[in-house]
Amino acid sequence: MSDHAKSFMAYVKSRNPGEPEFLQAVQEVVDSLTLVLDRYPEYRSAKILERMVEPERVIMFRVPWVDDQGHVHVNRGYRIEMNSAIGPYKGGLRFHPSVTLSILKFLAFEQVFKNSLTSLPMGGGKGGSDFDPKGKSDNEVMRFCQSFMSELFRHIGPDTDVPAGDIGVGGREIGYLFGQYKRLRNEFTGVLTGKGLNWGGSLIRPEATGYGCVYFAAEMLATRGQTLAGKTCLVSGSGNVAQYTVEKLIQLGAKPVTLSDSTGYIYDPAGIDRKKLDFVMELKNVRRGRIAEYAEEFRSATYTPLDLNADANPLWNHKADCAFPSATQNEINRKDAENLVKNGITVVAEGANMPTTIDGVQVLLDARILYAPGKAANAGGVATSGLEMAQNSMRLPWTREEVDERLRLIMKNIHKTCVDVAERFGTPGNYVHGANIGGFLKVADAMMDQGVV
Ligand code: NDP
Ligand code: 2IT
Repeated sequence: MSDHAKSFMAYVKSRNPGEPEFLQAVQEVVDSLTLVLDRYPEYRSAKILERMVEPERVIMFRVPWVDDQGHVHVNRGYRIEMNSAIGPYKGGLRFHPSVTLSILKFLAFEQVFKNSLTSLPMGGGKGGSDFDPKGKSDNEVMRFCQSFMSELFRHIGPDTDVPAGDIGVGGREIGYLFGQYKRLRNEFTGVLTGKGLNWGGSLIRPEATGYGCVYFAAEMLATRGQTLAGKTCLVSGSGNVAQYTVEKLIQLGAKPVTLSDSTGYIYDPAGIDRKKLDFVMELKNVRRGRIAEYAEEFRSATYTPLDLNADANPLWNHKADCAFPSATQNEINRKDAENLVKNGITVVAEGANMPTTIDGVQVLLDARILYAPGKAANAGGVATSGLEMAQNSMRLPWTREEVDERLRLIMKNIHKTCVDVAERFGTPGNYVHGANIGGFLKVADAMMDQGVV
């Protein structure tokens, strides 16, 4: 790390104590941005980076709700409005007991760069709550969402801040949130994305993050004259992103062999095919059960419970060509990255946000494999949210084919931006620098144009 980068990180640390995930996300970007700031000192004197690590606004609020037994619960709600230089704040909501200010600030910070890479006019934001939807009835989830929106509604709007889903927030939650927003504002607008198809949603939005991540992996492989056909793939998670990653991999002739959830993972060397994926979708989206059931249903698979004390995750220690981490942050540590490389991995495309630790990333970069950071590889989700916003503004829905084609093109362009920018800054093939610098430049230039705000 350069002296500039070291003193900048010391400054960020001193201002954000107790926020390890946020500091990790900033650190990862600062390493790349040193290349830009050294070449263009005007960004340094305008304190662009100092401004980018300071959210424009942080909203925190009480979310009280009543369970089915009549007991009162109190959760905490957040919305981080990080940067609006190139468009309204845009980014998902996460409902998970692990949610903290640090996690949402890291996600909002990443979102600024990701949204810029999509080339659509979207600023960056993120929000959520430490509410745990697991084991709650639909009515409890509805009451929670209504209480959450009863405060959030004053801060968002179709031209101000447009939330969407993330971990623990899918179609059901977006429905309850939208209903409450509409009731409070007496307005039917595109204030959220990921809406139902009958009420302003876009075709392909549910599929977009997983599909986009696979399109990105295919673009990377094409630079080495290869395709996904016949490739064995490790996928983690079994939620929205993992499911549609597996769906697209199957369509392209690849063989996904793993899935996981917060209790463990399954390894199915025979491959997860369409029928097995249908089982997973019903298990996870309708019955909201555990992935362990997969191994009871399909004899070709084994189930391994998650061991939080282990120094490595065995999911990443199978022989495979490609890996698609699609569960959560920091799920690939240095040892896991070493195992992937040892087993001959050629592609790692991050469906999740920041799934690889900083030293894990270094292992993948040193091995010169095709490694795509989340802010590039998983940008298809928010890009298609941008397409949903466009359709809402036009009041005209596009066909499935049209949205999918636009998504494909956007992923191709993000890939090209990463490759071109990495080359321009003297680090060819480094998608981390490509994504960080590519995302930074558009936002930084907009901030320069708009003065000190
Ligand atoms: P879902 O809630 O649909 O699925 C999350 C999956 O990850 C579940 O299988 C869940 O297991 C597992 N998981 C969650 N937290 C943990 C944890 N702490 N340890 C182990 N497993 C965990 O979320 P998504 O699929 O939408 O999100 C997955 C990742 O993709 C996240 O990093 C998210 O930020 C990112 N992402 C999502 C986008 C989207 O459009 N949805 C867009 C871009 C990125 P369990 O079932 O046990 O909870
Ligand atoms: O991390 C992400 O990009 C998302 N959760 C999707 C955000 C969005 O606004 O669609």
